[in-house]
Amino acid sequence: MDLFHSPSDASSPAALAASLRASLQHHAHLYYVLDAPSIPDAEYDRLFRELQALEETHPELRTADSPTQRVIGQVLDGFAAVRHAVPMLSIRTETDTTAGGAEAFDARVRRELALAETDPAMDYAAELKFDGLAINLRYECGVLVQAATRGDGESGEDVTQNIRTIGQIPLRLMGCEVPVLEVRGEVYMRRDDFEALNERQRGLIAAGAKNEKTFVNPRNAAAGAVRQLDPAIAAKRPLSFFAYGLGEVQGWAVPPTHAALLDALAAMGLPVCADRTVTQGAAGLVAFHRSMGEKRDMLPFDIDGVVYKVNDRMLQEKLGFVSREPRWAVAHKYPAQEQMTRLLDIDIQVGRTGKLTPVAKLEPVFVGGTTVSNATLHNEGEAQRKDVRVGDTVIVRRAGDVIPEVVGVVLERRPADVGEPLDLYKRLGGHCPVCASPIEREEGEADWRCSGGLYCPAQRKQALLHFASRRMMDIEGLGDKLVDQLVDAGILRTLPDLYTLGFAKLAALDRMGEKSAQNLVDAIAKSKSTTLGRFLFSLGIRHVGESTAKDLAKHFGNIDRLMDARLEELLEVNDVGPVVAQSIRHFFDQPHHREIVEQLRAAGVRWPDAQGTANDAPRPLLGKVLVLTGTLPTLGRDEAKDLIEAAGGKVSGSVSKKTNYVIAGEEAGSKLDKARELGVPVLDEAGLRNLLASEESTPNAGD
Ligand code: D41
Repeated sequence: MDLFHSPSDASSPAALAASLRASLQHHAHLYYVLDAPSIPDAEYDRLFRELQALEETHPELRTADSPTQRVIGQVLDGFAAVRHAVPMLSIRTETDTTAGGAEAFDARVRRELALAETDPAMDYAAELKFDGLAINLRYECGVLVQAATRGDGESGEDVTQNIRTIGQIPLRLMGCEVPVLEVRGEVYMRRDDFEALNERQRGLIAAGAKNEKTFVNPRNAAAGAVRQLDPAIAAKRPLSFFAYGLGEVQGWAVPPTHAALLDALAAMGLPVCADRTVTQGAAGLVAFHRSMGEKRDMLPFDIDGVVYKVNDRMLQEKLGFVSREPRWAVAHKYPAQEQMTRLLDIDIQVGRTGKLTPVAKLEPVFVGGTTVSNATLHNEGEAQRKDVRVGDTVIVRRAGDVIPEVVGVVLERRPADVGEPLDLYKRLGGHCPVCASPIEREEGEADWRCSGGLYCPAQRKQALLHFASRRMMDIEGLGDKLVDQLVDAGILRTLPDLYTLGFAKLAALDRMGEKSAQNLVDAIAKSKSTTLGRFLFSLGIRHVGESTAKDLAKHFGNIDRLMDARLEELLEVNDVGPVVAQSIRHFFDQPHHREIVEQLRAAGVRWPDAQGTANDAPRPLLGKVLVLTGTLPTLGRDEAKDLIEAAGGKVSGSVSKKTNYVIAGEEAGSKLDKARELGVPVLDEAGLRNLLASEESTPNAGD
């Protein structure tokens, strides 16, 4: 394959057009399907425009599979019905989400094949169950001629013009020109694409667009895009596709197993999900169900279960189907991450920086593996956009360890006596629900805030928890229950009060044993020796996160210089822009904040000053981006991160071409696969230590 098309190779316009198309198809496959482009986007665009111009002057050279023909078509009145050449079956669902679901399927298959207990375990192909919508792609002589929805299985709708806009779907198959090949699979929307789409929709709505709405989940957004009558709009809804089966086939020798079929489809340039396996017996299915369940929240798209298929095609035929469901396949579900329930009330909570968050009080519902009765509504604007009102039936989502959230309202179920749209100011009468200070909202900000600062017990409690947390002052044993007790009893009023807490005061508290009291006293004493970076982070200055705090520590070296720094000086610090600089200035302009710093110093909180050393310290990882995955033998995640950052490196959460090294430990997951795919060097802990030591390293006092 000529990777870099050069026009001079082509002897005629027809040959040139064919060569350009082949080149564009090749690069589109690398870009959309393999996620590993080999030429810059600008070069792709240049080839594309060259082909467009050529087709403009020679319209007879235009073909249906030309990449220029993806977004062509007019607004439709409706979709034409398509009769499926081979009915699109459905798949039996196993709703028992425990191991029993997989065992029941294996037992059924063995019974129907009349296998004895002594016969060997069955081979199964196991794959993911994508949460999108089923589509049939019809290729004739290798060219995509039609795409149809599943409909009732007998006939669906012709959505060819929309499906053609999906970059991942090849308009021409690679190395396959058989008369008929129908490929079945799922059209879905990635979560990041979904978030970006909703963000854009919100922008359109804010700008006054009337017919726009946001979508409740990626599935709904995908379904809406596929059935969008205007292909130009469909093209702006980023869809993806995974192939998982066949429809009509003419002139192709179908591979003997499901796994080999998927390999063959991938070789033709169709997207096939890499998270699949061939495994044996019920135990293999259970293991796949479990491992994918653990990976579920890390996947870039939603799944609602896994699918097991008898791998051998002859056995599939022997098993046949009942009432439109093959006996040889089953979908094994996971607990749903979304459920409907009733919104009983809306509470307003006060956060560490005074942010007022509306929280939905729900009729308890089992979702994402636990019973949920509270879910965040994020802020007033979100609640208004979603038009959430007390009495509504709402959709709650809880994915993994993420805080449950209300994602939308089921308007069809709105009762006549539903509450008013949320008006936070009116609801609170303009005052903080905890300390009654006035509430305020800055120009252009989404959040209302309590103006009480550390006067407000709710803010004080969270400021204390923040201060004590592991990556800050690291006071083990100071949890939320204890902070509630200490603040409510009036024992802790300010941060420095922590350092006057004696054993006697602590041991006298309810539910506090002598041992815990002593441990806490020790932890508090130990926290006095810290670093300037941690100390700055622990103060809870708005917009000053961990890495900004470290940068400030390195730049100024001591706290007095920082407290007195002018805006221009603050702006000189790495990654500090006007908003952050202003926030730091604002914080230290308040006398009581300076007082807190003084009192903490007086209480014995200490860190080494970093003047001079920061610039001299060797930084072997300067400018390097590292990704950590899996469990390292001796270094904790935070420790590894600290070491890398002290050496000048950055730790990123995802692997890309910009990643310099991936540090992999035990049970490394998809990040390791991605690193191998992109050719990023992978090191173990020893390799990391070598890197860190690659120039003689002295402790970096700035950290
Ligand atoms: O991921 C899916 N949603 C999925 C759906 C899948 N991985 N495999 C599937 N396999 C089939 C058979 C066994 C009939 C080839 C399916 C579906 N069917 C399916 N989805 C919706 C209707 C049928």
